[in-house]
Amino acid sequence: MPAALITGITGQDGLYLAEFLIAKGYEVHGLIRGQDNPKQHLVRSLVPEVQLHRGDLTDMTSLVRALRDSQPDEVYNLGAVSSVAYSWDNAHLTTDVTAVGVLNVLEALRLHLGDDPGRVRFYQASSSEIFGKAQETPQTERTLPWPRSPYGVSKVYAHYLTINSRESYGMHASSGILFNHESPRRGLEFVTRKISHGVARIALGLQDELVMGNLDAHRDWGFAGDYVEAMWLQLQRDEPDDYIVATGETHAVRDFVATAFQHVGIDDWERHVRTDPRFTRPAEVDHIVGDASKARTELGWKPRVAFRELVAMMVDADLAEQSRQSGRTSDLHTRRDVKID
Ligand code: NDP
Ligand code: GDR
Repeated sequence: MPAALITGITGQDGLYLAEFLIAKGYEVHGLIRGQDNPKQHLVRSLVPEVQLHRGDLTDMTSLVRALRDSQPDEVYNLGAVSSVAYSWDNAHLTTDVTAVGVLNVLEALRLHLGDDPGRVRFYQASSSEIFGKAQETPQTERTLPWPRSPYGVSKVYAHYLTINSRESYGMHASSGILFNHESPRRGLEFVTRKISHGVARIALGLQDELVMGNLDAHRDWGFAGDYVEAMWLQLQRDEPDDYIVATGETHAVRDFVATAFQHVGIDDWERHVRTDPRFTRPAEVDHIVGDASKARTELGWKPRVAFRELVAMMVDADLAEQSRQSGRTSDLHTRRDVKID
């Protein structure tokens, strides 16, 4: 039975990846931080098979210990301070976790591996935020980075450190350059979940308006469940390499808002939406879209959930949850085909 260690087990991707690997017959270990992390209960209820190990990406000794205790064949480094918006006000913390944390994992792993550096396969969750003000569209594995936030800068460091580990030490280290991927498990601090949650509450009469930042930014949004499969496929390759993971379609935040409202039967959505500079950023990533042809050809990966299905899945999950919590139901909710240009 192969064993995997996942950092970021309590996050959106960590949970989907743990479920995916357990279904494949893996023994799954997860790194959990803090003295009494409340999210351990979520992990234990959703994926009770996972063995948790205390540790923190900023504490290299804890990583050495987690590797020793879990003896993994594969390590998936998903842990990070992952909110771009938060990273401007918390640049040091972001750098410590999202950049130097990756150095800590790679160094701990290098010590663990001794003179057999390719024995354990390492995956780094790299990000389309490395492209930022991209100079070409769509972005490929060869597009040069131009990050626009402390988070993006940290991910550039981590990305090249991962490449450097295989080139310098012969480690089996790969990066997946992940474009935005979402799900009902997405944190409320991210735009898609903020929208699905807000729209569900408006449909149920629990809230009147949605206060947003920049509605014109474009993102290439996929479903997180599809993206964890690409992570695993990458580590099944004998040669480590980096892959773009994306849908190849881009939509404005405004399209996501309109589609979500239309899904609950509200066409005049502008009436419920206000923008506030509080939610705009010091520097924006205006438009990104990934070219995942290398992943399609070499890994046989393709996304399964399309944009409209993703929006519907998220809104429906929030409707169910809000309805359960409040006891209210929506008479507006009428499914229909929504056309987005
Ligand atoms: P989440 O924000 O949902 O999860 C982040 C995880 O990192 C949590 O489990 C969190 O633990 C953990 N973490 C935070 N700080 C530390 C620390 N100091 N030590 C150990 N663990 C820590 O992110 P996602 O699941 O969405 O993303 C997974 C990875 O993929 C991240 O690296 C992210 O940057 C990257 N990525 C994500 C994309 C997306 O669209 N989702 C796209 C591109 C890249 P805790 O619960 O204790 O806070
Ligand atoms: P992003 O995701 O920064 O792309 O990072 P986020 O959902 O936070 O923002 C996407 C776009 O929406 C615009 N926006 C708003 N964003 C938030 N959070 N809240 C708002 O109210 C709002 N209004 C408009 C933003 O300006 C932005 O343009 C995500 C994270 O998961 C990273 O970890 C990951 O690396 C990248 O995706 C790829």
